[in-house]
Amino acid sequence: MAKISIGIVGLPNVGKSTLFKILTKQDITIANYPFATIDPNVGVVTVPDDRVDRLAELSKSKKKIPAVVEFYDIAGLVKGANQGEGLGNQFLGHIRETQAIVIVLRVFRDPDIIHVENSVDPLRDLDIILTELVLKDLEAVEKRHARAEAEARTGKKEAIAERDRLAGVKAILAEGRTLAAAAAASDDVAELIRNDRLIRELNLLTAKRQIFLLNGSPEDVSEALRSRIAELGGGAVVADLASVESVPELISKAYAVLNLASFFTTGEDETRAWTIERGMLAPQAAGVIHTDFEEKFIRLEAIACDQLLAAGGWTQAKQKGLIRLEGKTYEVKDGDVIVVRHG
Ligand SMILES: Nc1nc2c(ncn2[C@@H]2O[C@H](COP(=O)(O)OP(=O)(O)OP(=O)(O)O)[C@@H](O)[C@H]2O)c(=O)[nH]1
Ligand SMILES: [Mg+2]
Repeated sequence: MAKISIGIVGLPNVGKSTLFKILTKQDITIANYPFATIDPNVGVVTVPDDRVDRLAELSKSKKKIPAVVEFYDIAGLVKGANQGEGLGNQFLGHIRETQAIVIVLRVFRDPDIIHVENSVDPLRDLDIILTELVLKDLEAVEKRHARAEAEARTGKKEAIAERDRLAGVKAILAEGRTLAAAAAASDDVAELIRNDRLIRELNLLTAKRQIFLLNGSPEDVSEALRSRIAELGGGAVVADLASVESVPELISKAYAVLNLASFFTTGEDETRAWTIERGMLAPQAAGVIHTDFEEKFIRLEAIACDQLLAAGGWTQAKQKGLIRLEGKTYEVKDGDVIVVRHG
């Protein structure tokens, strides 16, 4: 899988840059005024995974290469952002290519920190954010739908089918619903927004996987907020960003909502973690290591990481008959250590 990237969105002054700084350890502007961030900050975060360390130790690897996730910290969203209000349009463009978004919501009550809406109300803020994202998507879908409608008039079957798929997506957005919420409620919608090429090409913001970072203490998180988030089909992480040094749950949550898994390669040169979507077949997983491997794939040698560590090395594992030979229809599992055999 290509690089995993995640955009951080939220109202101004709610802690987005604070989160980014905790994740990336970069020195960036954090300030108690709205729109402290103008140009987006981009940072790469290594995915904490002790399996990489243990395998590197076992193989006496010269290099350790963990998986990484890229984060984008962008300017705050305000009401009317989709119309160019605030720093609106520019920044939404920056998260088009990301696979997931973290929606930061302020639940902390510090009266010294300015709130652009003048009160702490995460449910209202969530509505503002989702409304902006929905309107932005609606604009993109309407444009594409109008074109499809014109093409459909030629009577071409494919064009008519495209028009109808776009009309379905448009109807969801026109009701003010996010595509992620609609996908959580309907397998057909999920299939459409995750796998349909035409829809995927639009890079719709509300179709992205969502993680909600509730900035504050757990006792300030209402039941109403929790149930709203559950209905939206995302994962929630509560963290008081002013007082933590890391938020490891955020990355594990990202792996969970994106349905990602890690497999490993290990040897004297390097031990490396590779990221794939769960259920990926052996040739495609091999293709993540090197594009040629997919086409020239013959088979995999594979063993679960824990089994390999317990056996004390590849040779020992082989002697015990623990190394499996897997063919083209094998689904690579989280934690597999593999060697690709190719032509
Ligand atoms: N009390 C308290 N203050 C916080 C917390 N998180 C962030 N802050 C403060 O809130 C202010 C805004 O934080 P930033 O991280 O710059 O907010 P932002 O969302 O990036 O803001 P913009 O870039 O302006 O959109 C800063 O003064 C932070 O120190 C928190 O959990 N508790
Ligand atoms: Mg900021």
